[in-house]
Amino acid sequence: MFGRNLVTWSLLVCYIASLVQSWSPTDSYAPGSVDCPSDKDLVRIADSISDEEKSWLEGRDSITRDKLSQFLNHANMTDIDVDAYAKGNRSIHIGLAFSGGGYRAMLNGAGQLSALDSRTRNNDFNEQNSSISGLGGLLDATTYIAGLSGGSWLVGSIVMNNFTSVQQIVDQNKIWDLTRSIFNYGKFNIKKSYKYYKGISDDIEAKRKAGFELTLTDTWGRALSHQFFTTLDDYGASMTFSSLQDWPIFTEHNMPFPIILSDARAPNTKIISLNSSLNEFNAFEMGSWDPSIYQFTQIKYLGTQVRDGETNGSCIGGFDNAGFIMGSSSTLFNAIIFQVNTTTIPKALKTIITSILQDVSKHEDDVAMYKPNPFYDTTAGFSTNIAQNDSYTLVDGGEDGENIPLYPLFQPARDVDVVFAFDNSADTPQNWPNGSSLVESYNRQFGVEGNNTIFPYVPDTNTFVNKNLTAKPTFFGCNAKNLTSLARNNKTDVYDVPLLVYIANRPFSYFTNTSTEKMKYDNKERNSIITNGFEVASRYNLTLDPEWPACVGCAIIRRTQERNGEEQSEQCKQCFERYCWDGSLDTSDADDKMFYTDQGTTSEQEGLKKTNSGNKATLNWSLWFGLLAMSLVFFR
Ligand SMILES: *[C@@H]1O[C@H](CO)[C@@H](O)[C@H](O)[C@H]1NC(C)=O
Ligand SMILES: *[C@@H]1O[C@H](CO)[C@@H](O)[C@H](O)[C@H]1NC(C)=O
Ligand SMILES: *[C@@H]1O[C@H](CO)[C@@H](O)[C@H](O)[C@H]1NC(C)=O
Ligand SMILES: *[C@@H]1O[C@H](CO)[C@@H](O)[C@H](O)[C@H]1NC(C)=O
Ligand SMILES: *[C@@H]1O[C@H](CO)[C@@H](O)[C@H](O)[C@H]1NC(C)=O
Ligand SMILES: *[C@@H]1O[C@H](CO)[C@@H](O)[C@H](O)[C@H]1NC(C)=O
Ligand SMILES: *[C@@H]1O[C@H](CO)[C@@H](O)[C@H](O)[C@H]1NC(C)=O
Ligand SMILES: *[C@@H]1O[C@H](CO)[C@@H](O)[C@H](O)[C@H]1NC(C)=O
Ligand SMILES: *[C@@H]1O[C@H](CO)[C@@H](O)[C@H](O)[C@H]1NC(C)=O
Ligand SMILES: *[C@@H]1O[C@H](CO)[C@@H](O)[C@H](O)[C@H]1NC(C)=O
Ligand SMILES: *[C@@H]1O[C@H](CO)[C@@H](O)[C@H](O)[C@H]1NC(C)=O
Ligand SMILES: CC(=O)N[C@H]1CO[C@H](CO)[C@@H](O)[C@@H]1O
Repeated sequence: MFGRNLVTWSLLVCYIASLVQSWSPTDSYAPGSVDCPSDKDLVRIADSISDEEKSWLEGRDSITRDKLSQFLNHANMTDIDVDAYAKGNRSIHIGLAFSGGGYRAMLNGAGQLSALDSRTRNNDFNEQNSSISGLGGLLDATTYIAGLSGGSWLVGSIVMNNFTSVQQIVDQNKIWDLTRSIFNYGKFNIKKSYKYYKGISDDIEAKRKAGFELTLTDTWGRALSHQFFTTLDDYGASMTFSSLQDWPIFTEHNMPFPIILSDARAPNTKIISLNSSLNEFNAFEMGSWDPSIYQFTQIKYLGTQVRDGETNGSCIGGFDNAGFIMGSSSTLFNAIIFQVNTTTIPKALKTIITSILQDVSKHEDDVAMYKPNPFYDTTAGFSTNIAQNDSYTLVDGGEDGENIPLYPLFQPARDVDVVFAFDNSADTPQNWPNGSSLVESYNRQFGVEGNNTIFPYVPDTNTFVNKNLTAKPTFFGCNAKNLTSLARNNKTDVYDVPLLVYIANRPFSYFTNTSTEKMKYDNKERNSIITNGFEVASRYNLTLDPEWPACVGCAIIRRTQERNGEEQSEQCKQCFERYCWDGSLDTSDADDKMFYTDQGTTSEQEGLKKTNSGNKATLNWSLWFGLLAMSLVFFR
């Protein structure tokens, strides 16, 4: 008995020790020296996925094949030999993409994610006496999960908390305490506030002392970490994103492959979707598929001085702090400057805040600084602006108008069959999505960065609203053959283009259109948004369409069927009639004050009431941001 306990304990100790070892070498926010890998070249060309990802995928495939079989079996699909697809020659890859939009996006995304998670109550088809109300089990069958900005807070906090579940977060209440905003973390308790600001100040000061340039994103990432990594003694100051590579939950393939998206922006440039360089962080690498960069570097060694990818024999670790990476995906600061003027805070305070923020912007401190530049003096990408700069600068992943992280999942090298795009953007004046992110992603394929990726046809934003494409889930690219006209140079096989399942934020049981800048949520509101998110992704708990899981199944197996030249079942044909965009347009000016669910119309009045209450929070944001900034100056 004792012996067995001893073994258990020593295993546990080893396990914890192994976790600690893989975190920052300084055991703090400061990067520090580590041994270089045997191969001195840290950079590779982006013509395929990495060997590490390839071999990890094999392990994940062996799990998702069984889980997909289970999911499809329970989806009650008729006339389908489920295992021919789930366990066929080619493993089916499912991708999830969560949009940006601050805490609104994080919380709505959390609800949508929970609808796919069998760990959510009443959502596990294996449980005898519960009647399943969502798409439980789909997450188990998923290969990739991507997040951008607010969506990266969701993905990052789930993944970096040992792939916890939304249900657990809500039940245990250990992380995501949004009752205190990161700008007023101490809740007016002077001692607590001091400790908080001092802690952040010490963390970033350690990085500066280690010789690394700081930007506001360091402060931002450390502040956010106080909400996401609350259970850790140091609030994640020493937790690197790459440490995931050693966690059993990841090495045993018991979670999807995480991807976080930012935009790379050369100094003094503006970006739009047509010319943006998208930068992805994944469990193994950081870099870009786009021709402007077209390279990846090993994320573990960020901060290392390289020339054309080669180290001089001394390497740095600990730069890839998890919170810093989530901060790099969400550098929302630019927007704040313009909000200060619209609030009613005292004039004196306004002046101070405005001057601090303008100062920051002048120095381009609204970026996340990756210096030294991991792609310095490389030639694979066409952007000399990026390759010849000693720093690599990243901004909010949504800054180019593409607010859903879709391109990483549309890379032919990733071989994804279906992508679920959860859009919690604030496109309309009332903070609802109108498909504009998809329009930008569609347009991007024709620009210099398109690189022969194919993105399915989508309509204009008026059609999105007028045709109810935001009111309920809509499938795009239902027929791969329809995409042939988009295949320039025949370089990309149309069957390699995922089918896109678009699911937009809608109000079912709660008005979830809160302002992007709202930084404080009480638990009731937080949980109401999460519940509404579940309802959005589950067709109102399957009440609006009991066949929804089967229709999702039809989308999942579609590309395999097309490859094999198979007819759809009668059920799948009907599903596609219900959910596929039929190619028709209605470009007349959309009434963006109305928003539909297929439960009916919600009145303008009701919507406005809610939106206004959401906007009040903007004031808090500016106020506390100013105080935070001032405190940091003060403590230094
Ligand atoms: C499938 O059908 C069975 C039996 O009718 C039912 O109990 C189950 O809830 C259905 N599953 C879904 C996901 O609709
Ligand atoms: C699987 O591959 C084998 C050999 O390559 C082939 O004979 C078989 O038809 C394939 N099965 C399916 C379902 O594609
Ligand atoms: C299922 O039923 C059993 C016995 O009635 C009960 O003990 C258990 O709590 C139920 N589980 C759920 C999830 O309701
Ligand atoms: C991580 O999650 C797995 C699976 O849920 C669990 O077995 C393991 O104990 C967890 N590890 C830690 C350190 O909490
Ligand atoms: C991207 O395009 C926009 C609009 O055409 C232009 O203003 C901007 O300078 C371009 N940026 C780069 C880096 O080419
Ligand atoms: C390698 O480069 C780093 C950073 O510039 C420098 O500190 C270090 O001394 C160099 N090491 C060698 C062996 O040249
Ligand atoms: C704020 O308002 C003042 C006075 O109206 C103006 O000079 C300033 O440029 C505005 N600041 C911003 C960031 O718009
Ligand atoms: C693409 O392939 C089709 C059929 O193989 C051919 O007819 C067409 O000319 C090709 N297009 C280009 C741009 O090469
Ligand atoms: C839908 O299911 C979720 C998760 O079980 C639950 O929290 C929510 O109350 C349900 N909504 C309705 C309208 O029943
Ligand atoms: C697909 O192609 C067919 C035939 O060219 C066309 O009628 C239809 O509108 C297209 N559908 C979409 C969604 O583009
Ligand atoms: C959109 O949905 C609303 C509410 O269900 C309905 O009144 C309207 O006719 C629908 N519009 C279209 C084009 O289907
Ligand atoms: C499929 C495709 O066209 N890939 C191109 C992407 O960009 C790189 C760099 O410009 C090219 O080498 C690839 O051929």
